[in-house]
Amino acid sequence: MRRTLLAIVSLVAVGMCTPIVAAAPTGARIIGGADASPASWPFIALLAADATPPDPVNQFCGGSLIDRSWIVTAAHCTFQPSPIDVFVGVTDLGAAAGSQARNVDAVVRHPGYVNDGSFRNDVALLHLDAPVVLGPDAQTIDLVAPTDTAAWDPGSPAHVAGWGTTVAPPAASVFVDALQTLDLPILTSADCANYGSAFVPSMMLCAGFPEGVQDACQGDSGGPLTVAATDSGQRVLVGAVSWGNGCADAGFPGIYAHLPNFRTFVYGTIGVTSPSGPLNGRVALGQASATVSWDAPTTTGGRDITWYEVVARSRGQIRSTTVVPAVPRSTVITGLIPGERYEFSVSASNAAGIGPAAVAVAPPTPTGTPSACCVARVGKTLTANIPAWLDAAGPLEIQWQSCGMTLTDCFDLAGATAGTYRPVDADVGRPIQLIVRASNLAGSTTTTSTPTAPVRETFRLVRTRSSRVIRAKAGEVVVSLGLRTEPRASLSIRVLDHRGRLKRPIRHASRIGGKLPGMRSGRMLGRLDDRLDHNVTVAFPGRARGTVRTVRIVIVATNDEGDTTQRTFRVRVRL
Ligand code: 4AZ
Repeated sequence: MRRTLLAIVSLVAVGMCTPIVAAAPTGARIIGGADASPASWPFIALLAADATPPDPVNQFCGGSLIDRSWIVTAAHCTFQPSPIDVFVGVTDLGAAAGSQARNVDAVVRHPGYVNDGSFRNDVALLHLDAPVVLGPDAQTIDLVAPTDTAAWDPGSPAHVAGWGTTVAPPAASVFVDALQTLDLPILTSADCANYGSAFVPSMMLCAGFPEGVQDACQGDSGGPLTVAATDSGQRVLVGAVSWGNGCADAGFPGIYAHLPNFRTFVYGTIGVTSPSGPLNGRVALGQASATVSWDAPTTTGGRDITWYEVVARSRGQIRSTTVVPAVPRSTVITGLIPGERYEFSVSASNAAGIGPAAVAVAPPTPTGTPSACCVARVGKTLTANIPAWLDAAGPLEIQWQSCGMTLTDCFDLAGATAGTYRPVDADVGRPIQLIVRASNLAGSTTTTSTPTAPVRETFRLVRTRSSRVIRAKAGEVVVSLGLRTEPRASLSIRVLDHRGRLKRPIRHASRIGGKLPGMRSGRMLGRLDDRLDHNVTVAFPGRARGTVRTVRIVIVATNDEGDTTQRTFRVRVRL
């Protein structure tokens, strides 16, 4: 009885929309719907006029349970002469025994809603005095994910349900106990063109049948319009029954509050936020592809994460946007241009919105292998040759290592962390290698140079015996020096005087290793045998005056590796 009265009240509310064509209801239900099976709409809320005890027969509008304590409904449902009772867990009004009744202790209408019959911003939230206990017939529903516009593209199958009248006005309302459901497609705004400027696409969704026949109607207002989420198939909310020109009239499909566009109002009011940024974004680069992975954000904002969005940028331009499900937290981005540098960012989204983007970085990548230049010899400086690195944050770390011949027992050379290293005696016989490490947020990458040849001893000339004056006569002194290289090496030799000059006083030379190679201007032509001690005979002009002098002879040796060493021999001769 009371229910009929309230239905008339709501009819007055839409009274501005005079039906153009009288409806010809063909279906027996919602206008052309069907009985809902029990618990098939566990998130639907029944709004009833206050009674003690609360009575679902006082139903006047519908709503959706979007949180254990919050109902989303149409704002035009909130202008009631009495407080609102909410029932959850009802399908059949005649069998509401197991349902949960709550009082509404706060009504939050969209701030842009004006109750003038224009139905703009026709959305409101009802706060329940106690949270609903969730179970098989009482469940919450989320708004469609912000990234999932495909779920409600025109043509998408949708569903609406309500306890509203089953016959179109102007015929008298006929209510049935069974919740009525209707399968209907989302339509384009153009399908609601007959409404003219009263249809505001940013605030309203057009859904149903241009030919009429099936529709939501008075008493269904505020109730859920759902679609299936892409991929998961989960039912999500896109609309709340709002208004229309009559019901099921040809050319005038049903109009629903555009919930995706009221997402901020809805979730902002109930205190659900978008998730924080994903953590630990990382990238493994492949050929023309990248595997981007991340960890879940610290805060989900109060709703499960539904999607992650991965954006690839190069040179400041967005190259691709990929939306991936909540698990696994990884995706392969393909179609990248080899050689181009990409930056990836990942953001998490829940029903409330898309969170901040977290940058995913590739670990540092070397453009080549480092090497140590040049010959590894005690006392001779090795220089690190390090190719450029990509994506290194901060300076590269350099470590020199001494290794066994099989490169198994490498150890860090203490303190050798600069771009150069001068091998010491302890390094002799062991190759040296260079470890270069670069780090960034994604971690660190290490490259190892090819090892040097085993470190050689210092190249030097040693005496094998004391020098002997072989001959000293007027005009010429011939001295024999016993010497060899250490380590033994095949070498060439130059003989200089103590002033570093070649021509004088040396006039001619030399007998080396028993042979007499040609020597001009002090430079030895030919090579010395590395197995022999050398017997260098130096002849230089002198005048035998009978005085004893110390003569300095400088021998400079150069080996095959281009190392030179020199040694000064002092010989006492009687001139
Ligand atoms: C109403 O007044 C109402 N045909 C609901 C839906 C439609 C019209 C009116 C759509 O509750």
